[in-house]
Amino acid sequence: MNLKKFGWNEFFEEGFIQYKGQGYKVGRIALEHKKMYRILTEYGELLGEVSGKFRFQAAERGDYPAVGDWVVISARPEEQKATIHAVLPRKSKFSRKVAGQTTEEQIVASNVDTIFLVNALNADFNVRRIERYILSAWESGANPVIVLSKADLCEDIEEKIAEVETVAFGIPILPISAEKNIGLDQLAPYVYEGQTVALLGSAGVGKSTLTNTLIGHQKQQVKEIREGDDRGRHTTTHRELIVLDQGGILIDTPGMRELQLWEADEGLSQSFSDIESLAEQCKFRDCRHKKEPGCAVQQAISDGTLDMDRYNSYVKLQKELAYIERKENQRAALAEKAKWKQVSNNQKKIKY
Ligand SMILES: Nc1nc2c(ncn2[C@@H]2O[C@H](COP(=O)(O)OP(=O)(O)OP(=O)(O)O)[C@@H](O)[C@H]2O)c(=O)[nH]1
Ligand SMILES: [Mg+2]
Ligand SMILES: [Zn+2]
Repeated sequence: MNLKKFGWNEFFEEGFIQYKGQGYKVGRIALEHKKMYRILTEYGELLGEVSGKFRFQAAERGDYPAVGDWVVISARPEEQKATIHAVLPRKSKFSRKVAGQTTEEQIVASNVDTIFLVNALNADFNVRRIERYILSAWESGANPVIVLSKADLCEDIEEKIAEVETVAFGIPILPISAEKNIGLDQLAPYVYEGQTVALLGSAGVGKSTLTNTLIGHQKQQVKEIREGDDRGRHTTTHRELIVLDQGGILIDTPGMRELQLWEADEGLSQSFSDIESLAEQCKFRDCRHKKEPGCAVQQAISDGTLDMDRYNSYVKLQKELAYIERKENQRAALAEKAKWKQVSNNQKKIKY
């Protein structure tokens, strides 16, 4: 059985070496539902749960298997079941901060080679949103490709592409229509055997419609968007990994409500490389690009080489990152405190 069609390669082989010769097998997580996992294996699909030891050792949500992960399993093919013992090192992961009071990492998809950032060419089209998606995509370790969907609804495609180009340096921009079968051949260089492509984007942009078109039948449910604002309804509720007959692996995901960033420092500099290199030319090293003399960033804004909106999103993102970092530190401090409390409790116990 060839695991390559599920995306297996030398990278994962390397991670599996330490488990070899102990009767373990590997599988790839296709779907998660309440800590039960559908796993693609050499025996076909098995239903798996993590072992007791795994659960005991897992500290955070991000330690648990996510869709796209390769896991080490003991398989019980007669029962179509498996026990998960470990998650193999991830090649890439697209995560976001879970909405709520605490900062927790939620992995949307892992071991993704290419991210299709799907944006519809209708009234919901928004370059600033695309800019933020690109940032998270870079940070994931996968390569972003911008898919402009519903091209059949747009009369100024070239104009829209030009707009996207101002925020997407060197990233392919592909206008398509899954419904009218336009431009789909442009996706071929990304979708082939062994390659994993995740579809990300807001609700209703046509991720599942594109998935169905590539599968060749209506597997994923799709639903009409609202009239008026062209927004979607969150039709897809689960992330799901789908292996295409013609080769290639897709991960269809639910539309994102809010795209919260996660440790995006690295992504930030890749995505805003123009602003970062301007900043290096500022007179003062600690220039805050406000009213300092000799500020190259302000200069670029005033002579029109740097778009004000683009600069504003850069500032906004930096603020957001700083906020997340503060929360992270807070959480680390609390964990540290709890640990010391435990230690001193243990010492008390020893004393008496
Ligand atoms: N005109 C046109 N409509 C499309 C196209 N692709 C998708 N749609 C329509 O857009 C609506 C939403 O499509 P979905 O595929 O459900 O969108 P989604 O991104 O999967 O949405 P969520 O699962 O909610 O995140 C449906 O009514 C589709 O028929 C297209 O290429 N052209
Ligand atoms: Mg969908
Ligand atoms: Zn400056």
